[in-house]
Amino acid sequence: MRTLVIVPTYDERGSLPGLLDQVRSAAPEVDVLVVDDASPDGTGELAAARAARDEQVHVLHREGKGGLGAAYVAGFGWGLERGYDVLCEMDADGSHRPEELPRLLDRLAAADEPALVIGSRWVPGGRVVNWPWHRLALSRAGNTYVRVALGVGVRDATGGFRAFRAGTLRAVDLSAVESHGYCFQVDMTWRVLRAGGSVAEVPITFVERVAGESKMSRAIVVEALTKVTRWGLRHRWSQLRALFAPA
Ligand SMILES: Nc1nc2c(ncn2[C@@H]2O[C@H](COP(=O)(O)OP(=O)(O)OP(=O)(O)O)[C@@H](O)[C@H]2O)c(=O)[nH]1
Ligand SMILES: [Mg+2]
Repeated sequence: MRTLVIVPTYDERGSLPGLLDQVRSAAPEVDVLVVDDASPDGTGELAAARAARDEQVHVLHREGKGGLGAAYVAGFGWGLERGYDVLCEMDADGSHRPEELPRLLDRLAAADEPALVIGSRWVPGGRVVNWPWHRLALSRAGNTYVRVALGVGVRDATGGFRAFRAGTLRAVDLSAVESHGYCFQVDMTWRVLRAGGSVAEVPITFVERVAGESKMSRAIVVEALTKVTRWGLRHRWSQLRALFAPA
């Protein structure tokens, strides 16, 4: 299985070199693609220098800050064009621990062949380190809302440490994905489920970033809330119509 780990970056100069070292030693067979949105702090140049001396590290430079979702969609396209079998998502800020990557990949390769594996904070064994209570509450409440609104069993639909099969991504219309931030993760989960794919979760320990700045904002939370509500209502409406449709 040829595997690509996609790492979107915006001003992650302090975290990226260590992360690349860790990924390369935890999973030496996987390739890494850094998708940088012209970070003002020079993360893109740093990644390019690294790519020049490690043929398993690649960089995709984009013109400006276009959001996490757009960066991943570009990264997926890059990887699918090059024939990777498995495409992973991972933050550059240290929240996703590279040593847990092999567990995600093992789960994706298991006999029941899940379409998507999510590294989950909210299944037994999952943990969050160094989050203030309001971030914990937001993640808990957000994920409960997703489960109820969409009627899905996934516990951590907003989690961004993931592994997709290439076939799963090909079955999804990536060009139609417009969500940013957390909503992008829910959007992808929902698309995979609607395309008939199964989602598996493996427990992870999520560690709050220690360096650099969070790109999380109120707009990202509002976007997730409104879109999940809209998708949920649309889904319930189509269920109702099916119930009353003439046989
Ligand atoms: N290429 C690109 N990467 C981004 C963009 N926004 C965020 N990222 C990266 O996406 C990853 C996650 O961003 P974070 O700022 O950690 O956002 P978050 O994890 O949702 O929020 P925190 O939990 O507060 O850290 C990091 O590697 C960021 O550098 C963007 O617009 N473009
Ligand atoms: Mg983060």
